[in-house]
Amino acid sequence: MTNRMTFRAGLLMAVAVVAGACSPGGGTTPSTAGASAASIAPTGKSIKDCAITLIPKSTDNPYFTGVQFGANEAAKALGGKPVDFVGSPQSDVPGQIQRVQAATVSKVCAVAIASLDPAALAPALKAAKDAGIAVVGYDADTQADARTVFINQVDTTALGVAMAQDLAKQMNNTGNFAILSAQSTAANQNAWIAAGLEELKKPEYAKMTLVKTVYGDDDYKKSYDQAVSLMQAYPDLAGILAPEPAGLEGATKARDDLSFNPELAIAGLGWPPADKELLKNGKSTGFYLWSPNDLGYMTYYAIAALVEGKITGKEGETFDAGRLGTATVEANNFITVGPPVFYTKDNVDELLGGFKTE
Ligand code: RAM
Repeated sequence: MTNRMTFRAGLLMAVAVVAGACSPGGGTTPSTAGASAASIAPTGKSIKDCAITLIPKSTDNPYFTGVQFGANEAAKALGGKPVDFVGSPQSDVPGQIQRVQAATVSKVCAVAIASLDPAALAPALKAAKDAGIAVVGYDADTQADARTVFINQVDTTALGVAMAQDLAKQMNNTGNFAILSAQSTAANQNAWIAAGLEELKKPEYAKMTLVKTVYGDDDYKKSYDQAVSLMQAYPDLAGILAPEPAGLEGATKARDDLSFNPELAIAGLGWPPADKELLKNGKSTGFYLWSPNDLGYMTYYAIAALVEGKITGKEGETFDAGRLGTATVEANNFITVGPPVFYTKDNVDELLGGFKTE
């Protein structure tokens, strides 16, 4: 089964269970009207000559190594060079800004960034754009005017609603819950949380109450400490929504270590290569994610389409995304990779192929 098909199967499951040297602007100005690929004039530039900087939220996070792997798989398929994967081990906003500035000085073709803080990154990204560099957001969006497209790993509303529904199901729609997220400024987690809370406004969830939202910055130790503090502050806590794997792992460990209510519901995102153990030993009934390899692969193909002038980033444009098929630029210049996948003890092993890191 291809990863694309895996995503589609995953959607069914989810539903069932709930430019410098090669500036993209360096050639004939592409048409912005009509958005059909045929109406866009190629730049005459080739992705093969391009240096591409890929900036993660942090380099110690295997999720981003998985994105890098997928991008390099696409680079190989298109005859390009491996991406330059540069970042700090942990969340570091000034570090991201410096890396965007360094890439701009180096006149790379493209910068792709999972932004830790949209407002803080915007000036450096706009300067990169002004220098003719293709600026692409992926995973965590930045300000819309500071990038050309955003590669959205997963449908935002679908994921937010699915995580909220899983939390509610585990809590029997009743009790106090907390949210243990990544960075307070992360656009991806914040969008998923907003979609989930919107879902929880429905009457059937009237007996569920959000008591607190805390942040673990994708750091396991910090997430664990936050989970411990929540359990100490709210002895009657019935659920934790963790829209990122370090939070889900930290909350699960804290629940055990504190001998907290074993019925405490923990829902959200997990990292299948490691968290499959939580599924198999029954500490997690299931969690969501998607293939980071596909996210990196789509990001590289979108960069190639921009650099070569096959798209300009306008809604309705389409481009070839290799093994992921034909991709379409959606509203807000989003390019969505696929639906969320719900991982359980029964499917996790067969879906591990989308998580290669080396
Ligand atoms: C963490 C990061 C990333 C998010 C994944 C699911 O690795 O916060 O942005 O997309 O979780």
